[in-house]
Amino acid sequence: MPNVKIYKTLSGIFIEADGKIYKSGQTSWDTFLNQEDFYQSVKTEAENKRSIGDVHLLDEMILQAPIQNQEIWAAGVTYTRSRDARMEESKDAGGGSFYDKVYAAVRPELFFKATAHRCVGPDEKVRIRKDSSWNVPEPELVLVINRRGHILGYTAGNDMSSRSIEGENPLYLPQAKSYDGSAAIGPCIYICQGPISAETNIRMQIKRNNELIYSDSVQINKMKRSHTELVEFLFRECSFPFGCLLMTGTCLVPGNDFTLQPEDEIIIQIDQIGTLRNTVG
Ligand code: DO4
Ligand code: MG
Repeated sequence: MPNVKIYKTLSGIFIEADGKIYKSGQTSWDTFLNQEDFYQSVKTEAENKRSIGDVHLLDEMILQAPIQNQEIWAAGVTYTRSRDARMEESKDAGGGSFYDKVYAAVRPELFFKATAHRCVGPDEKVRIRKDSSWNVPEPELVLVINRRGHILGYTAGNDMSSRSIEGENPLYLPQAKSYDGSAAIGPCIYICQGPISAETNIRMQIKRNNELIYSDSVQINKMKRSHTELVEFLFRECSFPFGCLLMTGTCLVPGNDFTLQPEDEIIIQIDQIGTLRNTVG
């Protein structure tokens, strides 16, 4: 099967294959993701249907976050940069060594992030908490997993985080991570046969008043853990009747003097997947 992208839009589910767009006969995202033979069904749709046009059609569509009843979970401290930043921010609270330990431990850090209700899609507004003074975006590769625990594909995600709240006490992590508008995902699900390339780049740019104030990138091969290891732990004692999404952790953390402001533009690009752009509301 060629590399394929799936888009959830206001007017249905669309498949991009070889630069052409096909409309899926499926109308429910939950059913679409959990079809018995997902790859074969997508392939058959792209082979047997007439294309409705080329990729430029997507410019006219309103893309939605690729989620319906899936839960979004997140892995933490999967890169040294995240470990070091967290140790630094929580050292006064005595929480520093927790991050070092979880980085090295067999059991990964996995936390519940959001449902569709707390998540936004491309070009929508992410939020910073009113009771937080230090806020950052976290650009992350996101695994799209069906109810049987199989990784179907990948999307881009932003794990918006309050560093002041998680730095005050690691037990405040759920409040630092999960609130309305705290997650962004999209623009599509990228499907490839086998795992995504280890050389995949994640890039993030932040613009304020149209001026670039942050830009950095990383390859996912810097990650300490494997995707299958994270999924195995997540599915150990949790079932997901509709499947789930799993953010795989950040390696890009702006310097300690950086905090997001309303109207900042966050641009996350991941090779093959595309661009997830959001502004801070
Ligand atoms: O342990 C706190 C959260 C870590 C996280 O979100 C990340 O490493 O991406
Ligand atoms: Mg994160």
